[in-house]
This record gives sequence, C-alpha cells and structure tokens, in this order.
Amino acid sequence: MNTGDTLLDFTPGEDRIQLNAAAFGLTGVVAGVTFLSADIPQPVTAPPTLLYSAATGGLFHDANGTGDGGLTLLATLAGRPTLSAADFAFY
Ligand SMILES: [Ca+2]
Repeated sequence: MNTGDTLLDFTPGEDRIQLNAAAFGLTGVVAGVTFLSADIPQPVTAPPTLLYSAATGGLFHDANGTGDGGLTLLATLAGRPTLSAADFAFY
C-alpha cells in the first residue's frame, strides 16, 4: 500500500488540509469526509470518499466508496489529532 505523506504538526483549528474536490471525485463541501475509529476504515457510502482513522491518524481516499478496493492512504497525521470537517478545505 502507498504509504502516503506524513503530516508532523497538523493543528486542528489552525491548519487545514486542502484538497482538489474534483481530482478526488468528491462532491459537496464536506460530504465526502467520514471519520472512523477503525485502524483500516471502511467506507459506508457508495461515492468516492475521504476516510480518517482516529486510531492511526491515517487519512484515506476510497475512489469507489463501498465498492471493492480503491483505498489509498493519502497521509498519516502524527499524533492522531482529532479532526473535524472544519479541518478540510476543498477547492
Ligand atoms: Ca472501496
């Protein structure tokens, strides 16, 4: 699996993760973000989605949602900060 990037000092409320919504197939401002506690999060919806594992700090993109495969680790957030939808910005 792709090991992604490592974000060493992400501070919720101060920093933001900026993503190109079209490039990731995401629609809606924050609709594509799901926060889960599993080590390897599983998508719960069919569209492409972002998944954040509070257990590992892993931020994943699943290109086909609940379809088989498609999961890519984008980045690992050191310290496993608690993220909310407000920590993401889409353009
Ligand atoms: Ca999938």
